[in-house]
Amino acid sequence: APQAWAAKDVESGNKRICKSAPNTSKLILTRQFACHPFHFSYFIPLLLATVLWTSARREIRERPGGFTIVVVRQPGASNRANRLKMAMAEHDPKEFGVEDLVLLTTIDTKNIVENLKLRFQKSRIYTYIGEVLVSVNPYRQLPIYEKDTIEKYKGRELYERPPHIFAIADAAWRTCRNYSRDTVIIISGESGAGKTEASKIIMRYLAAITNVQQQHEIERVKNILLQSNCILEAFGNAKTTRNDNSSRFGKYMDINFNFKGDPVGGHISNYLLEKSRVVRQQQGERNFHSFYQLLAGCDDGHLRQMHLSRDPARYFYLNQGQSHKVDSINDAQDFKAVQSALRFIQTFDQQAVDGIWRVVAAIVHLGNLQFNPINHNEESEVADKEALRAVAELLDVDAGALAASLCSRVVAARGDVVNKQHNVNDALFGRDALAKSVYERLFTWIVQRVNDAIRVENSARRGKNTVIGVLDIYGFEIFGTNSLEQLCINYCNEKLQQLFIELVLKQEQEEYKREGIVWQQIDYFNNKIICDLIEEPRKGIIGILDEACSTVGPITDAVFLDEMDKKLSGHKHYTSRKLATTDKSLNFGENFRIRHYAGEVTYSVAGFLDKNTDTLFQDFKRLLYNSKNKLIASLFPDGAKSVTEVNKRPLTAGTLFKNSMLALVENLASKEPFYVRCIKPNETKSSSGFDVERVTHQVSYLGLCENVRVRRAGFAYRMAYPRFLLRYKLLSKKTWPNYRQGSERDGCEVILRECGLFDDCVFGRTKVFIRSPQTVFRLEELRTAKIPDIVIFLQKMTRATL
Ligand code: AD9
Ligand code: MG
Repeated sequence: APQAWAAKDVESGNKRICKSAPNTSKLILTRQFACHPFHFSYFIPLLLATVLWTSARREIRERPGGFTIVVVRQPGASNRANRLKMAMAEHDPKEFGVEDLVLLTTIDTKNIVENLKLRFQKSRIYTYIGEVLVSVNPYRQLPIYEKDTIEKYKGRELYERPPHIFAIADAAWRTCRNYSRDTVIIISGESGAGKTEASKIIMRYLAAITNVQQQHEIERVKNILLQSNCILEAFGNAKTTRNDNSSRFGKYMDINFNFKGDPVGGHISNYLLEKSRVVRQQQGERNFHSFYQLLAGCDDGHLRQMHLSRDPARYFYLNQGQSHKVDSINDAQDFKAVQSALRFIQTFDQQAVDGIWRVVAAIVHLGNLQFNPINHNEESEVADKEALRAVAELLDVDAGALAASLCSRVVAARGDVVNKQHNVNDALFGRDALAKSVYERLFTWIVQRVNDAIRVENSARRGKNTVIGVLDIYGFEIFGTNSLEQLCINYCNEKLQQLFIELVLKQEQEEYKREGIVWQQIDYFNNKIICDLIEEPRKGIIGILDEACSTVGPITDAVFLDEMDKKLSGHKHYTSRKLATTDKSLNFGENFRIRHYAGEVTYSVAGFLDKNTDTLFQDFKRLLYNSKNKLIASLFPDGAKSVTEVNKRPLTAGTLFKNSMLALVENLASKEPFYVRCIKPNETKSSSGFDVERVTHQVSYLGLCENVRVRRAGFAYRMAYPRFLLRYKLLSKKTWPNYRQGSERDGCEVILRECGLFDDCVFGRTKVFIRSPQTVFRLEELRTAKIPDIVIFLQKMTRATL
């Protein structure tokens, strides 16, 4: 039965609690039914809506465990019956599917997929599972991100409006501002599912709702945060066969907010750029956007100065994928946007901006450098002197010294240094290593400059300062040929899935067990076993790879594969060419296969050792350290050392990545998480295609079904008894100022009974569990309303004491 009516005046925003349904105009009524969808009272809101307020415009929203009716009275509304019909139809589950998957009558993958399909076809791409947002990539621009929609979501609770990514952003922001808790929005999903777009929408929303007082400094920070996107995408994204704008680096961004909830700064962490793309691209793919942007957008004069032509087909590093023109991308326009963003961020002065593009141009020329064999191919020389001169000029180094570094290197041998000449293959290897390293360091340098511009000032740090983190990484991917980069990317996705399991599925269930709450265990696939397969010290793939890399003497990728076969032969998720001789698809090249949580991936072991050791000869480092260009010199501080000084083996690429993942997960786990689970509806980037099989696969491996089950039976909030009592004891005369009649648990029960919220709670060993978030909001509302009384009470007490 109804307990009370929460009403909100549309104009003043004042809230009040009424015992009966208010009958004035311009009131928004919210009534929350905490009832099970199968219970007869499920239909009460519908009845009430029809019987009580036929003159009103109403919206009825389903939410976990019940309904919310929002009614706005409109006196004199004409054609009432029609309005009512329309408002009801807006939320008709038959027509649009349920807004929260928890409300599905039967929970299984098939029903979840059908519901998502129905909503996708009606342009409703967002659906909740409690507070987790499921987002299906619409592959078209929808009119759902405009100013009026922002206004609709501002300051609203999740359940008050239809599912939307704005609601998640708003919830994270309110948690930050109102409870001073650090939050993080974790966006996951496979390549092309819409993670990067989601992260940009979140940032735009946060920018739109903050800084109402238009403070100059905050506006500056906001603009840098927004503008940094196009710069990082230019240098860190590329066209792949799976996504025209695929992130080839992992990005975690912290946005710092002051006590008013305005952004005062931030920090971007970048993870492992897929730098092999600088020198190699598979069919149908491109190098990073920045290269094509430079050729398409730079003016003729500057292009000539850099000795470049506009045609990417002429450059080996840009033409291998044979797809440099992409319909969905306008490189010339994007170049202009990047230029203006770079200029806007003051930490890039004109010299730096020119320097960046000169480095990009140098890499383009470097790719065209070929070598002639000399001395029976024991040695080599640069074949194309013109390209050599162009690279030297752009990197501001001596052409002779550059040629020497490309064709030979200095090695330390028993305390002596000798010059070792390169054959053509070694020279090409060195050339590619140089190109990759310069680009990677340039990228990290750009990220650091952006960070310098948004660094939280000391004064702001001293005040109350909370953080919203936004994580947008490269999604799970399978290509024709998969290498160490894909292994890292897919491992990263495994780690995030593991975190999701830990936070959403495992901990939740373990706590119910610990607290003695009646609970039906829900089974799910725990991918920890795959994380271990990759990361376990010494025994995991990265460990075995490191061991192979540190072995003295000639060791090949094939030997590394043998080692893996020996150590991992019994593992359920590992197999290889040798171990599975009957598996035809593995009977070529040096392959191994991992059964990831999101699918099987065959990795080609070729190049693993080189990529893991990631060597750049010291000669190159020293050469660039001595460049007359300050930017280039600053990219290679390690070039100051001579070859005899650098005998310590640096950490391998695999281990560095593993360590950065462990740190990332620790960081994410320390914050209050909000999840956005992105789904790719089809493989053809079509705005209408919904490939049931592909979506079913994603729904399964993302664990959405298990998520719904845990959530359906789950509890949104929990609080230890002492904490609950302390916070809400002012709500009952029996518990205020102190409760002495029984235990803290009893005290909590008294409060909940008096507030009429008892039915929505379950009592565990040490905590009270609250089923729906609305109950907590109600408690908070009641508490806020009581505070003036308490102030008076305390004043009286003080006077009495005095
Ligand atoms: V990857 O792991 O970086 O390869 P993402 O980041 O998951 O991948 P992305 O956000 O880049 O995918 O989305 C791919 C494309 O889908 C975009 O370029 C858009 O064209 C399209 N997309 C994604 N989300 C939306 C959206 N909310 N509205 C319109 C969208 N288009
Ligand atoms: Mg992306």
